[in-house]
Parts: sequence; structure tokens; C-alpha cells
Amino acid sequence: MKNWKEMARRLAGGLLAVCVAVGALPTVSHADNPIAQNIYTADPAPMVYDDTMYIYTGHDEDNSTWYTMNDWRCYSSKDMVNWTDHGTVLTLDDFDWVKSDAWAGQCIERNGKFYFYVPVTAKTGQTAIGVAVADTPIGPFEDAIGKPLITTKEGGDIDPSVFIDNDGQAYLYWGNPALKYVKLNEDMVSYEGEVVTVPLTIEGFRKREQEPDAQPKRETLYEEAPWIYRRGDIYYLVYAADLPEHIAYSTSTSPTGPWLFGGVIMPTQGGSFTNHPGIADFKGHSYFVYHNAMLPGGTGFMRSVAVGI
Ligand code: FUB
Repeated sequence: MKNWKEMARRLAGGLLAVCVAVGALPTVSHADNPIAQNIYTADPAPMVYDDTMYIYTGHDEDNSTWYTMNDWRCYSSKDMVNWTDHGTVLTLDDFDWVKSDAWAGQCIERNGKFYFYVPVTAKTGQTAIGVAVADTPIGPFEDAIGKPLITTKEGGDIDPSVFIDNDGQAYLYWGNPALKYVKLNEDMVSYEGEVVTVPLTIEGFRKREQEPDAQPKRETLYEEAPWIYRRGDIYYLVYAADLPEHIAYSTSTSPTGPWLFGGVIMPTQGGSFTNHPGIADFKGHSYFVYHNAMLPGGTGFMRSVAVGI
């Protein structure tokens, strides 16, 4: 994780993407950052399965002046250098009850099924988290339950992230400006107990310095995009912090906290007002994925997914 800058430099030094496939075949690209160079991508979520790194992303539409996003994409690699573009694997249209906003999702495997958790705006106008399921990492995905898995009266139900602990308990975290979680059932499409709101303490998330009239008010650095990563007995909660966003982390000896602020992993990325972290161990390295605005024409609403180590 510490050497992500070095890896980003190494990857960025590569050739431009070379397309070697045509028609419906996946496109194979030689790596550099960003990993997709023909479209704008954002909100990466890595998943390791069957000796392969998959990175799921959102897709910023060309000429966006807001987070105009309609589908989710998938890229895979066996060596973190050569990437296969699997194209769109899930869209807003796959959910009957959804209106817009294909924002930051995450896919995870359990018992040979692939569960893709996505935040959207429902036809009711409320933010909600849906879950799609497939038999392969690249789909076809279908709505698993035909309704939101999560939608709360307070709203802010975005940026779902799923973590399965060593004891098999799965947790779904999400939220902006509140950080929430539930314990998922073994079926991964329902949950037990109440939605828990994580106390955003100063010790856990550090006090936010902000302009007195800044809106919305946040007491601590936590903004959105939680990601849980476990190494040994330590749980790392990595998240987008402050505005414009940098990536920070907090630690705990439990997946449910209490959390202790750890520090900054990545400073604000130039042209992108947001960022979105994901971490996965693959072939002896820990990879850190994020987004910036490094493609030509890139802005805070036309972002690009990159990988570091
Ligand atoms: O991409 C839309 C939103 O911007 C995501 O949900 C946030 O994490 C931020 O990246």
C-alpha cells in the first residue's frame, strides 16, 4: 500500500491502450494508468477470484457536468499489466424500480455466486442500494430481490461496500454523510438486525477544519466511499475524507469499531473533487485502486480509474 506512488508512476509510463479484439469479444489492453483509456470511469472496486483481478467501475458519461452515470463496467487482469475490458456488466435498466445514478458499487463472490451491490436513485426519488446476482464475475447480472436492499428515511444511501470476515460474517457498509452498516445474512441478499450508524468520533475520524459557512456540515473527515480491508487482526476502514476528497484510514480490532484515526493514504487528486478507494491482495501484493481526472478532457465529473501498489 505504501508504494502506490511508485507503482502508479511505473504503470503510467506504459504504452497507450492497444485494442486487439473486435466485435463482441472483450478488448485486451496493455496496462498503464488509467486502466480504461477510451471512456471515463470512476469508483473502482477490486475483487480477486480464480487467479484474476477484477476491477468494477462506474462510467462517467462524456461531457458530464454532474455524476451522470448509467452503467457499471468490469475489467480483469491476471498480471496487473494486461487488462481485458468486459464492457458493461450491469445497467440501471436491470432494475425495474430504479430511476438514475449508477454510482459506486462493489461486487463480491460467495459460494460461487457474484453479488453486485450498487447505489442508485429509485423511482421514488430516494437513494437506495440494490443487489444484483450472477453466476460469473462478468454477468449476466440480474436484480436479486426486485426492490432496494437498503433505503433509509434519512437518505445518503450511497457507496455500498461489502466485507466478509474470516468467520464468514458478511457486513455491508455505506453512506454519506453518515457511515452505516448491517450484518448480511449468508444468502447475501437480506440482513439481520437493525441498520447501525457508526459513531463518527474525533478519535476515529479526526476533526474536520472547514469554512464556518461551509455546507453541508461534517464534524469529522469522513465523507463517503468506505472500504474495509483486513490484515492479520487489524481492520482498516479506508474512505474518502474531507472536500475536496483525499483518502484516509482508521483502524480497529473489530469490523464494527471503535475506530482510531490512522492518517492519509492519498492526497487529493488534482482535477477530481472526489476519490474512491479499494484495496485487494493479489499475487503477493496489496493493490490500491482509486480515481482521478488524468485522461485528456478529464474533470471531476469525467474521471479515470487507476491502480497503485
Ligand atoms: O460517482 C458518484 C459519486 O462520487 C460516488 O458515489 C462517490 O463515491 C463519488 O465518487
